[in-house]
Amino acid sequence: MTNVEAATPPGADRSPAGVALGIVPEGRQGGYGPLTDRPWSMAAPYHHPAAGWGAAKSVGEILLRQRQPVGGTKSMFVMNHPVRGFDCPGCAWPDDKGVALDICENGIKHVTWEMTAKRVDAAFFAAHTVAELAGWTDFALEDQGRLTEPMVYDPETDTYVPISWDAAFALIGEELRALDHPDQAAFYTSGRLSNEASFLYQLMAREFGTNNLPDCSNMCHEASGRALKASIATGKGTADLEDWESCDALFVIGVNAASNAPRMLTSLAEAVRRGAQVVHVNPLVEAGATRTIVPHEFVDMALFRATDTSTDNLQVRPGGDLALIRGMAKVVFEAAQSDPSVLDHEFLRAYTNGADAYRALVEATPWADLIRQSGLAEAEIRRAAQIYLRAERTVISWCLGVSQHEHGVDTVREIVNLLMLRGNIGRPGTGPSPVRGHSNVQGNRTCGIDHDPAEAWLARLDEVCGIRSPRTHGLDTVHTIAAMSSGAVRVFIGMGGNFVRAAPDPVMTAEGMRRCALTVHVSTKLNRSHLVHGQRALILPCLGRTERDEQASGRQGISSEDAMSSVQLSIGVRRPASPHLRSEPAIIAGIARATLPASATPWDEYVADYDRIRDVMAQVLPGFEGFNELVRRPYGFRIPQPARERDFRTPSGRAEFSHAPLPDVIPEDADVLVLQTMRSHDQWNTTIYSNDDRYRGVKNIRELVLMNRKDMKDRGLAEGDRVDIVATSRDGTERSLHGFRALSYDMPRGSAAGYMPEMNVLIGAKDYSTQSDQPLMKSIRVRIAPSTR
Ligand SMILES: Nc1nc2c(c(=O)[nH]1)N[C@H]1C(S)=C(S)[C@@H](COP(=O)(O)OP(=O)(O)OC[C@H]3O[C@@H](n4cnc5c(=O)[nH]c(N)nc54)[C@H](O)[C@@H]3O)O[C@H]1N2
Ligand SMILES: Nc1nc2c(c(=O)[nH]1)N[C@H]1C(S)=C(S)[C@@H](COP(=O)(O)OP(=O)(O)OC[C@H]3O[C@@H](n4cnc5c(=O)[nH]c(N)nc54)[C@H](O)[C@@H]3O)O[C@H]1N2
Ligand SMILES: [Mo]
Repeated sequence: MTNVEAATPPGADRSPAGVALGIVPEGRQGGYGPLTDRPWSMAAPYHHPAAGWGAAKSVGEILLRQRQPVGGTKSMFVMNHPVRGFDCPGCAWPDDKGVALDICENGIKHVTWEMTAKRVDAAFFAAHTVAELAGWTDFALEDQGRLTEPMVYDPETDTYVPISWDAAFALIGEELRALDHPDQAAFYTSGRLSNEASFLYQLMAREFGTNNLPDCSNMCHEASGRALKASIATGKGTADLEDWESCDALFVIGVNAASNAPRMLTSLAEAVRRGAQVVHVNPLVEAGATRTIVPHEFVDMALFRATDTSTDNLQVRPGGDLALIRGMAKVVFEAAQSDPSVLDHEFLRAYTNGADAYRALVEATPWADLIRQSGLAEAEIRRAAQIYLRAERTVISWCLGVSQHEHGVDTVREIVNLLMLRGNIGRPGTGPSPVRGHSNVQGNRTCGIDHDPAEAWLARLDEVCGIRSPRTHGLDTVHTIAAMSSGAVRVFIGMGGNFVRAAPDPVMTAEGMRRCALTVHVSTKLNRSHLVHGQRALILPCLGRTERDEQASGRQGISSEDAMSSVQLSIGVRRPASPHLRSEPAIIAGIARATLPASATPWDEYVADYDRIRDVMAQVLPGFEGFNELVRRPYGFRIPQPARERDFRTPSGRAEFSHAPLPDVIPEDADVLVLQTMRSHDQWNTTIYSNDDRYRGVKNIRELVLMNRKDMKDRGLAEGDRVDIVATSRDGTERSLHGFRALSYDMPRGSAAGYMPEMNVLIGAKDYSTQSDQPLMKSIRVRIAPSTR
């Protein structure tokens, strides 16, 4: 559908509470993206292959807007370079060793966004009150450019005013020391914090006396970590890029590869080219699930030579993945009756626990239930199972389409169950492979950003660092929100990220922030979380990953871990956006010194030379022995992982089958739809580059809800009609959005989809998984009706 009418303002929930809290910008077309009065449109979904010239054009536009055409292009050539240069601060997809220039459209956008020539300085803050800025869109806030100096909130003028670094640290120290208990503070991390900074950050929090280390991973892959730990005693996938390159079957479940891990398209295309079977499981058939132009192959781009990226697409019902996997297992057990060799008996006997009980459970599950709960036909499930049975080596990968559901943990464990039946773990070309989000979200956890760390880990930290870590469990993201809102947490420190926008229940989150005595954000760009602040508030600007980090001993590098456990050094190359910026390790050390005057930790020495931090990390972190030497090798090193060698360090010493009941994922009331919130092609989480979603055919609009055509018809909705969306939370409370446009899309009946973070208002504080405590961002129960406003 195209150019229905010129834009008129729909907008988010304009509840008085939301407006008063400063979380709702003026409602004009564009959602939280740029304001626009250009007509919106939705064409048929993109019929060109993913990547290619559409991608190149989009990059050009972003480079221009950030006034970066020349410097921007030059910097791309050192990004993801094996020996010098910086690691792409975008997604966590590993670098391809065979590719000289392993970059993608969205990585380029991401880097350019950081390297913008625009600046947010003291004069900017003097000219705009916080109340005024709260009315700006999120796009407009970030689009002002890079933050340049530390700022403190001045309630007299309702503006942020400059403050020296020392005074800022002193203020934080004063507030933290004034707390009755260290657990009244929460230390949030967004997943791009380096390994070195992560290690210092958790050390500071624990030396101070709390495990309150909520992180973005609590909203992202918590379910994957918990499931993999329970099954195979590792929080991470075991497959790496070489396994991707040598498997015969690859299942890609709940991932929008073309937008969120574009460099994965290279692997998908290569897999199809060499004859491997690639099956996408997704309610939507996403662009990267059909054809692509391999991102780095410029000749193909010029010739428009597309490569297939799948051999099959299964449009599962939201949350129906467990039923599909169990159905596949059922077919495997059926086949084993006539040909026992389809099961890897040796592996099952030597390395696993609970296979017989799993077999009994699977055999007792009727096809009718599997069909109904997966939303697939028996023939489709059998087709997928045949691909699995014919493959010698299988990799199964997944992302948020699996993890952000109530049964995320059970589903990931079911994936491991299926892999284990045929020994698809700890063998070349096999393994579970979660697709991580932020570039270093996996490394954050490795380095101790964990609200619930293992005793052995803490004991080692204490021994090496000479501190006494607290043993009580800390707060994760959803529990931090509750604790801020009840007044139990009084100081919030955010190391990156945009907590107010990323979190569920924005009204409650904002109320919690407002109740805090102090909120601190270490950031590169201005965002909503700076405007929804505590009684005292600081914005501390830091160096980005592209920038040179000079300390007493010279130029410093930091390291990060990709989704496949490889750790690499990253060295910034650009002149910092402002001479007043400090590195994240330096900011953490500054806070620590002001908060812990009696600390024996050598904070200043750590900052002077990051090798000193790595020397200590080498003693604390398993697999990091020789860290300083290993990380300087080209492409760094892979962290050793016992499960990859079939050494399963569960309490029983064996990999554990799970035996979860088949979840019922279908709402009782036929009028209720299951809504997922997802990213458009032109955004990075809460950072929105434009209102377009090229691969889904969407232009100039973010306030939309995609629905099945028949579900629209049932509700009397024509293409592009305005609708009201009412979500019912688990606790019975209701939340709503008004004036969104309903658009039909090829997706299962009973499902709906729209963009985060505009739709976060629909998620209640209690709407999180009982298995992972992850907010239910992919299964919101909603009613959709023609708009009454
Ligand atoms: N350019 C760009 N790259 C990014 C990000 C970004 O915002 N922009 N974000 C980064 C981060 S932090 C993360 S965590 C990742 C997120 O990467 P993705 O997981 O790809 O993120 P989403 O956009 O939420 O898309 C979820 C996908 O799961 C599908 N899905 C929804 N429900 C179900 C279900 O029940 N079953 C199945 N099988 N599929 C389902 C959706 O249709 C969609 O294709 O990307 C990272 N990379
Ligand atoms: N409804 C719904 N909500 C979701 C999701 C969903 O699928 N649906 N996904 C969830 C997921 S998977 C995630 S990971 C979270 C993301 O949550 P967050 O990680 O909290 O959010 P981001 O948008 O990635 O953070 C953007 C901000 O990071 C800051 N920044 C950028 N680079 C740097 C840097 O180098 N250092 C520092 N210190 N700051 C920097 C900038 O100021 C920028 O404004 O959102 C979650 N929220
Ligand atoms: Mo994420």
